[in-house]
Amino acid sequence: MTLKKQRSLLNRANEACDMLKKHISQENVIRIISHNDADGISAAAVVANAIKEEGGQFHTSIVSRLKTEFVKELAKESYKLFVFLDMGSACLKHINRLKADVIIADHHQVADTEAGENVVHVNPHLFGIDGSTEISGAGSSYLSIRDLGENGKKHLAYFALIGAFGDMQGQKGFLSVNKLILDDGIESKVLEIRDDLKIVSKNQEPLYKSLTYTLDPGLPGLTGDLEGSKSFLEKIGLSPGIKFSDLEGEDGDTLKNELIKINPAIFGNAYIIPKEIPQLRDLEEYAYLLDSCGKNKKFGLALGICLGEREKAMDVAIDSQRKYRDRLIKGMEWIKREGSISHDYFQYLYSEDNDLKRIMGTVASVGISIDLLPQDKPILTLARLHKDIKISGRTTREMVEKGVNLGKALEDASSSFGGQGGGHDIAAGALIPYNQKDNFLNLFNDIIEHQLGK
Ligand SMILES: [Mn+2]
Repeated sequence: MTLKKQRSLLNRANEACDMLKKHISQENVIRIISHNDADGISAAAVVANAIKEEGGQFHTSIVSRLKTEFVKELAKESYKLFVFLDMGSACLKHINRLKADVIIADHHQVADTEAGENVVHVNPHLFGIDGSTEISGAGSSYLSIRDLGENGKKHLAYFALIGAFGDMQGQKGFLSVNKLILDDGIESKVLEIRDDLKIVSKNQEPLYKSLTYTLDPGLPGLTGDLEGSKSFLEKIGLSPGIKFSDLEGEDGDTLKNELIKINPAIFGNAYIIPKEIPQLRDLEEYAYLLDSCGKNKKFGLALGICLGEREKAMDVAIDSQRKYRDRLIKGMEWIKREGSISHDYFQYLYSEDNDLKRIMGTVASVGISIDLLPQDKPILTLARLHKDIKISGRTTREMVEKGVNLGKALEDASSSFGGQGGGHDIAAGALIPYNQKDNFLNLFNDIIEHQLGK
């Protein structure tokens, strides 16, 4: 059954591949539209790299949401093939009206609308595969270019898994279609699995910062806590200022053993791209770098790095990542100080501060993982943008198993008050008018109560 589902998805992706082939051979410039997070950027990267290798041309836009007006603007452009990545499935009604060929490679929940004759719709949910755990947007995109060119594109498989990490799908190992993609990467020798300590920036930051910046797996007492990390290292007899890569003798093992006591998940499978420079060699770290570029709106830079730019581009990206991480630390201090606001069946964070608004989502998930915030209630972050509030919601796999579906809850609650929303069961988003905030929160509470069967 599982294999049959995967085959159906692969067949659909092959249709997309044929469509892409046709337009590359006709020398059409291909219009790519993708999402602004690490998954969306990886999705654009895998397709752009594939087109580039085949000698084709593309023009890319990275956007935060696919707005109806934007699709209407696209209709005025004269491209013959539009490719929507990590988005589009919820917008079929409008995309169907484009007078050109269209590929949608997405993994979000799908709307009821059927794809038009000009549209190839690649989405795991159409085939009974779960887009929140089994494949990312970059994964759907990768499958759509997998057979392109004389020898196929399995050597680009790693981008699909960077996207999966970006969407929190790889942290406990890869399942289902993600596993198939991992096997492609290993088979084509671009990927290796190694057992390793999963702390970040081992070659570029002093150890106490590596620990502070390590968000996943979270290290209670160390993650987001510069002082906590320094005193931990001093206590176990290591110099906080040394880089991990410069540790000698048994010091590496001492650190490993002490960190495992705090969180055993800190030692485990790392997915390595051997041919890459040290800063990009670990898939998860590659995803973090793209994520921080995205959060700083440096989409061109992120895509440039994925297309092979190094040196100066890397310096700029790493510098902006450092600033982003320092903002995260401030955010962690904020929730440590103030906690979340609690409703009966969920909790939320609210801010009008520009710095906090951009990092709230991450701070919320990390806060839950290291027990700064309670785990037994889904969390929403509310960021005020003039007349609207941008909401993102996260919860745990355990809560999903109890019945919580955030995508559905945010869609229903926001549409009742003139907003819109949707996404995955475990992570989703919405936009609502500011003046409906309290009504929205009350209804959302009722919906979660209902989903939990209370
Ligand atoms: Mn995605």
